Parts: sequence; C-alpha cells; structure tokens
Amino acid sequence: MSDKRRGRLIVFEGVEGAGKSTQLERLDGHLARAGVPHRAFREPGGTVLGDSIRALLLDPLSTISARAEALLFMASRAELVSRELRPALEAGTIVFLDRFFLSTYAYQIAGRDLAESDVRSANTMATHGLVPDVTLLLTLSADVGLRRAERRSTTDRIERSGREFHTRVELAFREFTTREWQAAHEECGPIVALDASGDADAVEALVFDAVTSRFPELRTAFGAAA
Ligand code: Z5A
Repeated sequence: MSDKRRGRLIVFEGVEGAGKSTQLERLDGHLARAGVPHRAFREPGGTVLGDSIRALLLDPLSTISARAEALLFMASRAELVSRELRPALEAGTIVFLDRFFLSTYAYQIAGRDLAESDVRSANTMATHGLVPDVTLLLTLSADVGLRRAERRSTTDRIERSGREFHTRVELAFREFTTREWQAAHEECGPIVALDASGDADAVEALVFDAVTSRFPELRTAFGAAA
C-alpha cells in the first residue's frame, strides 16, 4: 500500500520490566520541553475499544485461549492503527509506541506456540502495512525484568504465565536482534538493540544516541531542551 506518512513511528519493545515505559516517559519529557509535537500510545490500548480489550487481556481472572488472545491483541492494534497512529503520522507527528507487533511475535508465537504464518497474516490485517521507522528493543533477561516488575503490588494475567513462557519470550526478543531474522521479517522495519541492564540514566543515554543518530532533527530539539 502507498505510504503517505510524514511523521515518525518510534516503538519501544522488550521483556516485562525492561524499562520501556520509563524510557518512553523520559523521551516524551524531552520533546515536550522542546515543544516538539508528539503523541505517545501503548499496546494493548490507546482507544476506547483497545482499553476495554486491555482490561480483558490483563485481568488475572480472565480465561482466554491462545488464539483468542492473539486476535484480541490484533483487534486492539487494528483500532489503534486506523484511528490514531495513521492520522497522527500523516499529520507529521512523532509517535512513540510502548509495544507493537514484535510483542505478538514474542509472546504469542514463541510464548504461546502459535503458528508464525497465522499470526503474521492476522498482523498484516491489523497494521495494514504500517512499518515502524525504528524499534528500540531494550534487551534484558526475563528474570531481571520480572524482578523489576514484581516491585508492583499486582501482577497481570500474562505476567502469571510462568517462568518457561517468559524465557521463550526473552529468547525470541534476542533472536529479533539478529540480521538474519530481520532480513526475513521486513514488516518489522529497523530494530536497534539497546542493553537495558544498566540504571535508567545509562539506558536513557543509549536511547538518546539511538534516536538522535537516526533522526538528527531531534538532536536540535534535545539541545534546545537542555
Ligand atoms: N503483550 C502480548 O502478549 N502481546 C502483544 O501483542 C502485546 C503485549 C502488545 C502488556 O502489559 C502485556 O501484554 C505484556 C506483554 C503482553 N505482558 N507481559 N508480561 P503492560 O503494558 O502492563 O506491561 P509491560 O509492557 O510489560 O510494561 P512493564 O512491566 O511496565 O515493563 P516496562 O515498561 O518495560 O518497564 P517500566 O515500567 O519502565 O519499569 C518497570 C520497573 O523497573 C519500574 O519499577 C521501574 O522504575 C524500574 N526500572 C525501569 N528501568 C530500570 C532500570 N534501568 N534499572 C532498574 N530499574 C528500572
């Protein structure tokens, strides 16, 4: 399909507790202080329908089969892409997104063992061909990430999927950083792996470098905000 986008889609990915929300908030703060128009969304969610789906998907009391789970993530995504992401990008806005379809590839294909071809086809329908300008993949072991996330008072349904599930997810994310995998999955766009094991300031420096080297126009914005 033709791509009329003029904005930038910057996606954060990684295991639970990798620091995606923390880094997204920091980037968001830099751009806000510099007066650069931007939007931030998270998956699942970001629309009225998506927020209802999010509540269902994360509720520890929900019983959801693997295929239904994958399709619910897709429904939330389709709504977000058509109602929010595409219009914002076509208006020239920078869009930050906390998780996108790499998460489905990690959690539903590797984690739940669904067929890759089925999930990829459904995802093509959900994204309608939207490719991120860059995905910042925060790499961290599932163990460390879960320990960080456990500091929260509650755990959601997916967090409760067991250690083996989360190890499969971690290994999948690791595979996504390889050139071979990326060459076979062009729909994912460029993926930049960033070591998320340091403290939040160290990770922020890596994010800053990755974003400003890819989008030099933002270096000025960061400079103006400093
Ligand atoms: N999911 C899926 O299965 N399929 C899909 O297609 C999609 C998602 C899109 C969404 O839950 C769940 O849905 C998620 C994947 C699945 N489940 N799992 N498991 P969510 O949106 O509620 O959760 P999340 O995306 O995993 O976010 P998170 O747990 O909040 O992780 P995070 O955003 O990467 O981390 P954080 O909130 O920034 O930080 C977590 C804690 O660590 C917090 O206390 C921070 O202060 C601390 N932190 C952050 N950075 C650091 C550093 N560098 N050092 C030490 N401590 C840190």
